[in-house]
Amino acid sequence: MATVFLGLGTNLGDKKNNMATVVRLLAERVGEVLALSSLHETQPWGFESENAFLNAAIILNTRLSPFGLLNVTKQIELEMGRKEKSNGSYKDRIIDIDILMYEDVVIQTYELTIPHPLMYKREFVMKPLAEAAAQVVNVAGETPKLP
Ligand code: PH2
Ligand code: MG
Ligand code: MG
Repeated sequence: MATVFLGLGTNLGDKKNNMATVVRLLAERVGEVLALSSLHETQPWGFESENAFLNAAIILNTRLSPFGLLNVTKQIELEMGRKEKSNGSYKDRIIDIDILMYEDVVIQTYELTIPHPLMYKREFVMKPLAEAAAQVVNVAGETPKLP
C-alpha cells in the first residue's frame, strides 16, 4: 500500500461540481481518501486566462503502481471531458490531476516525473497540500512537538 499526494485543478464549467466528481472517482478507483483540502480559488499561473481556478489537494492510500495511477488519472481526465493536453503552453481545463508525490519514490521519465518538478514553485499546489497533510497528522494524533 502506498500513500499518494495529488494536486487537483479546474477552471472551466461548473468547477465545484468538477471537484466533487473527481474526488468521487478517485475514491472509487485509486483508494481510501486520507485527507482532502478545502477548495482554493486562485488566479491562472503561467498563462493568460479570464477563468480563475479552483485548486485542491487530496491524499490517498493506493495499491496502484505509479504508472497504474497515472493511467487511472488520465482516464478520469478524459472521461470528465478534458480535451486539451498542455504541450508547451498551459490551457483552460475542466480537470487536471497531477501526481505530486508517491511515497518517497523518485521517477524521471518522459511520461511521469515524481515528485512533481514544479510543485514547490506553485502556491496553488503547496497551500492545499499543506492543509491536507496537516489533516493526516491530526488524524494520526501525532501533532509534531517543537524541539
Ligand atoms: N495549473 C497549471 C498552470 N497554471 N494556475 C492555477 N492557478 N491553478 C492550476 O491548477 C494551474 C495553473 C498547469 O497544470
Ligand atoms: Mg497541472
Ligand atoms: Mg496535469
